[in-house]
Amino acid sequence: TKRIKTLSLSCPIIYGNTARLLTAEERASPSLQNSNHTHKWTVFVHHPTLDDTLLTPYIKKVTFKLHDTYNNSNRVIEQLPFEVTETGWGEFDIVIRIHLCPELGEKANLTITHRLQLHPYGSQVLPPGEDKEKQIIRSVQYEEIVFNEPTEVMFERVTKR
Ligand code: SLL
Repeated sequence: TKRIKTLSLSCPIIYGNTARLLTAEERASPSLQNSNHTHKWTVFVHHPTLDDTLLTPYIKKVTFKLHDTYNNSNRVIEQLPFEVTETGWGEFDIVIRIHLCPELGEKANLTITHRLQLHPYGSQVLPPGEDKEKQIIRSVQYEEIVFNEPTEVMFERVTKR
């Protein structure tokens, strides 16, 4: 495969999680009433603009390795959006593996560890009297996947859209 020596391409992403407390109705629902779950959360990989189709030329699938307390803890997401929504009670490290499209000629997959955040801290802590039930926690990071000396195949794929 021919590579373009003078070029570098970068694919920006954001990754992380949102979380909120379960509502009283959710806690009373058949699937949750016998659990000690307190929160609903989503872990994700998105394009910073939230137009995730911009990720399609680069990313084939994303796997999220959850805590072993979860059933089927290695979640494989092969379609947009690259995200997993779950309920639970505890914070833990999620290993996010970004599998690049094989045609790009890049061997390495990208591995990121994200600490699931359920509880507010610092400036996120609400003043007394404010409604904690409605608060949405966000823990989000920005990252760029950089491709030095991209293959011609990749250059065409990224520019011809
Ligand atoms: C802790 N080290 O002890 C962490 C582990 C695991 C959280 C947190 C699973 C719920 C379920 C869940 O919330 N696990 O499978 O029912 O805080």
